[in-house]
Amino acid sequence: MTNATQNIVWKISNWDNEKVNSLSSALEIPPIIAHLLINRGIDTVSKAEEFFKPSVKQILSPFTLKGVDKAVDRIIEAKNKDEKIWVFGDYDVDGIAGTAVLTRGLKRFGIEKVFPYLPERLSNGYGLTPELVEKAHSESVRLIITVDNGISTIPASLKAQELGIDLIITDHHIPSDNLPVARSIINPKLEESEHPSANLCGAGVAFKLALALNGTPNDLDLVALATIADVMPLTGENRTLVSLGLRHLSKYKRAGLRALAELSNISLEDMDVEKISYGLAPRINAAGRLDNAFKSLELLLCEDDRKVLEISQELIKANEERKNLENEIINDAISEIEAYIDKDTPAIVLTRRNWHQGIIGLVASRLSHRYSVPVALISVDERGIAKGSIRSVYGIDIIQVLSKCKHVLEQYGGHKLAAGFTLFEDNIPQFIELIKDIIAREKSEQKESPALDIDSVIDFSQIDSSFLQWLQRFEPTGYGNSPPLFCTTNVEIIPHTVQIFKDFNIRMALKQDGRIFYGTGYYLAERFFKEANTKKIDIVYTPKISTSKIYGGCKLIIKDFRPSS
Ligand SMILES: [Mn+2]
Repeated sequence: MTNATQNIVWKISNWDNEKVNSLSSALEIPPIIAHLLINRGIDTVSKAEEFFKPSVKQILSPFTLKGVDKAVDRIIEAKNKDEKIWVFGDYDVDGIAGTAVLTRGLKRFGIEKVFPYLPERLSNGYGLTPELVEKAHSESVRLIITVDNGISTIPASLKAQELGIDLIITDHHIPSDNLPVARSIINPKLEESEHPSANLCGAGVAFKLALALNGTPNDLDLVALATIADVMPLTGENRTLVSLGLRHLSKYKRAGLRALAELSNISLEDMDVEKISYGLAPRINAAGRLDNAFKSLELLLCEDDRKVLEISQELIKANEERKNLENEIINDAISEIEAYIDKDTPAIVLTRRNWHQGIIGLVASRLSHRYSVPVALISVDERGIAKGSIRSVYGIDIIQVLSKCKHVLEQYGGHKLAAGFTLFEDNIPQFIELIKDIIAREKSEQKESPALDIDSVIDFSQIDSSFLQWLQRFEPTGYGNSPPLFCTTNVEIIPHTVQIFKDFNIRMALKQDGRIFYGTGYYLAERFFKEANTKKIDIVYTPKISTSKIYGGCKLIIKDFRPSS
């Protein structure tokens, strides 16, 4: 199999003169900015004002989520009876940050006996199990509140009922038909899909419960961290939370995050989505992948400057180790794919004994980008239990696909683009055949080929500092709130400036319309050398303000290119 060249259609959005002119004059903004807003469904003055000025007032009352009132009642009861509470989270950034948010929220509410608990990926696995409920029972816990997990934890919920432990589930994973037995279940996925809070991450849900208890919003930096790390859509309430949270982080600099950023050479000034997703989040995740996530939780909760530096050092080391393991697995996977896998395969599924379970999701994600098909990596342990991580591509809802394979699976869960599953080793061949069939069928039924939605065609001369500052106001951008995307044609590549960095990425100086900018293309190096062997190219990109000296104030983040015709 060779690296797929994606045939992505460049779709340039229509310019609606009437709408653009009326919004542009009502808001006194340049027409092109009005056009960008309209493309994002922000077509009225009030929506635009809300978009440009995220504020605490935009955070919806937590009581609009089902179950919050009952959960608050049960927590008040726990406070009055001085009961012991477990906050049971997860080992990824969302689960860790959410656990920190709720633990702090409960303490602020005046509850003393709050104990955060994170499962260990390798020994406990994901989620609350009957064994862990027994452990809680042996420690005289009377109430367990889950964070970022629990919606599918039926056996554990029955065990809790049997042992007289009450359960409050807070989660954001997609519920199946059967729900666990609980005092209260708070899950935005149980609301109407138009609910402004429908896309909260696990920490976002924990935040809502803490807000319901205390009446004032707190720990928004942690909610932002989790929302970005969990790749939730940055629209509606999520965008507000992330925007406020990033600002909060830059201003107040929580001890643990300050230490981690400092040792990682990340400035907490002007925090943005990238600094979280490529800088802080992987390091906070590293502990839970390799060992025990509790270290990262401690980092978020601890206020002792020396202690947080110590933990940060450990996390940075764990992250280096994670990278090495990831590279080992990716090289192993690529050599199998290139040698044995048919280039028209609808999906790639690879199986190994004892691949590190904390790493296979990362590798699946990189491979799905590289080959443009869904990729599953399965690791089988000594007992013949196989755990898989699958990452999908645009247009293939992987949870739907897995639900059609559920008769060969023991467990599965996740989101449209990323999921995990468990099955018995003996069922793997059947699973592989089945999943490839289903994905092939879905692909053949797909009417539209993947497209890049481009906001507008512009010339380099249009990119000035005022334009860049307007674009800045579309931040935080990311999944669900795409950064403004432009196309410029007949761009000259300045020879001798082309540079590969970090193996896969490319940087070069580009000239058009008398102006020169530096462009950066992530994961584009290989394709670039194969396909950009012309003097001029057309590019799709986002211009960004850059404080780095190399870029002279602005850099272009290149998403796609093709030789000019
Ligand atoms: Mn989550």
